[in-house]
Amino acid sequence: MIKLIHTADWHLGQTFFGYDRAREHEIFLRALRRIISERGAELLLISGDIFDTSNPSAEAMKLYYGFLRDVTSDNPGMRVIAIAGNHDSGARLEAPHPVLESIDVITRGTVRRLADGTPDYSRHVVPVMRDDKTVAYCLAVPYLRAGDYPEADTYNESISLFYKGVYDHVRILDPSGTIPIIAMGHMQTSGAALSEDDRGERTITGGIECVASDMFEPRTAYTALGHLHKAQRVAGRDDVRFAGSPLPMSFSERGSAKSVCYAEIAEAGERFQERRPEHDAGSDAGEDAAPEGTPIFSDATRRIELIPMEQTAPLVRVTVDGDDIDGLSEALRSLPEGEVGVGSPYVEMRVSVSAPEPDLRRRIEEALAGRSVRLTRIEAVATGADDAEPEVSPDLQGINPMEMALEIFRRRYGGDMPEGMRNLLGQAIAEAQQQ
Ligand SMILES: [Mn+2]
Repeated sequence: MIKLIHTADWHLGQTFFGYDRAREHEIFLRALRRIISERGAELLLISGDIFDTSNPSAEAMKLYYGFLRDVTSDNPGMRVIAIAGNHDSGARLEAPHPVLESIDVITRGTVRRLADGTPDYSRHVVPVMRDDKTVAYCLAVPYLRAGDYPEADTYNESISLFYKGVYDHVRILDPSGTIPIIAMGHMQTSGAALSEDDRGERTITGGIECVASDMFEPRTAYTALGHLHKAQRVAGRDDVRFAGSPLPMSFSERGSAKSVCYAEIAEAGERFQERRPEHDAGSDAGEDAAPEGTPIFSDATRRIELIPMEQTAPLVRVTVDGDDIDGLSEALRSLPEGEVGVGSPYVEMRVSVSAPEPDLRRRIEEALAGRSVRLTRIEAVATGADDAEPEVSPDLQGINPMEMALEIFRRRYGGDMPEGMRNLLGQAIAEAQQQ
C-alpha cells in the first residue's frame, strides 16, 4: 500500500489585504508535518502555487525550504514531489534541485525539449521507489505555459497531448501496465467550482484555459490537482481532486472547510477489502471534510480521506446599518477584545448608507480600537440604490457632468446631493474645464 498526502496552493508569502500571513503558514506547515508523521505517508504531493509570486520573499523561501528539511528528516524514505503552479516561477523552483534531490525532494517546474524539439516527457515520470523497487509512477506535470505543450487546435487538446506523451512514456517503462500511476497537474478543469471573488484562481489568461479531466486515463489511481482554492472532486470522479488551499484566499471562501487529502493506493497485485463509504461526498462542489478517519471514497485499489485543517484566523463579514451609529458600535462590540495576533479574525464590513460617508473608515477604525481583529475592507452599500441603468444621452458631447452626477446620486442614495458637495463638485468641474 502506498500512503500519500496531497496538498496545493499554499501561496507562501501572500499578504491578505496588506496583512502578512507568514505566521498562519507556519502553523499550517507544522500541522502538515504532524499529519504526515501520524499517517506514515511515504509520498507528499504539492500540486503547485507553493509561493504567491514568481519572486518570493526571503522569508517565504525560508519557510518552504525549512519545512522540506524538517519533513524529510522526520520521515526517512518519504519522497516529496512538487510541481510549479501559475503563480510560481518554474525555473526558480527547480534551481535548488541538485540539493533537494539529495533529500528526496523532486521538483518539476519547467518543460525541457529533446534535440528533435519534442518535449522530454520522460522527465515528468517520477518513480516512487521502495527497497529499490518502483511501486508507482508519478506524472509530475507543472502548470503548462504556451510553448511548453504541443500545438493543437485548442488548449484542451494541447494539454491532453502533453499528458498522452507522459502516459506513453509510462507504457514504455511498464508494458504490462500493472504499476499504479499517480498524476499531478496545475490547471482549471471543466466540471469544477470556482470561488466567486478570488482573483488568484483566475490569473490563467482570463480563465479560458479550462481542460477536461478525461485526459487522466481511467487506469490512473489518483490525480492530485492544484489551482482551485476550494477542495473538490472533478466531474464526479472521486479520484480526481483539487486539494484546495490550506488558507482561505478570499471572503467568498468563509465557512468552507479546508483540508489536505490522504490516499492509500494499492500496489501492483494488491486488493483492498471493499468498504462502503460511510460519508456521502455529496455534490461535486459543496462537499465538506468528513469526520477524520472516514473515507470519502473507497474501492478495491483506493481509499481517499479528507483530513480537516483547522483555521488559524477566521474570516468574518459584519453587516451593519451605517446611519445607526449605536447599532454600528453594537455590532463591533461583538468582536473579540484584546491584542491583534495570529488568530485575530479578518473582518470585512458591509455598511449600508443613505448618503456618502467620507468619515466611515475613521468611525469604524475608532470603534474597532481594542478589538482583536484585522480590518480588511469596508464596503459601503447605498440603501437608495436603484439597479436601473441611468439614461445615457446619445450625444456624448452634450452630457452635462453636473446633471449626470446629480442623477447618479439620486439613483444611489434616493435623495438630492447636499449643497456643500454640489458646490465642491461645481468647483472641480470648472477647474477641469479651464485646463
Ligand atoms: Mn494557480
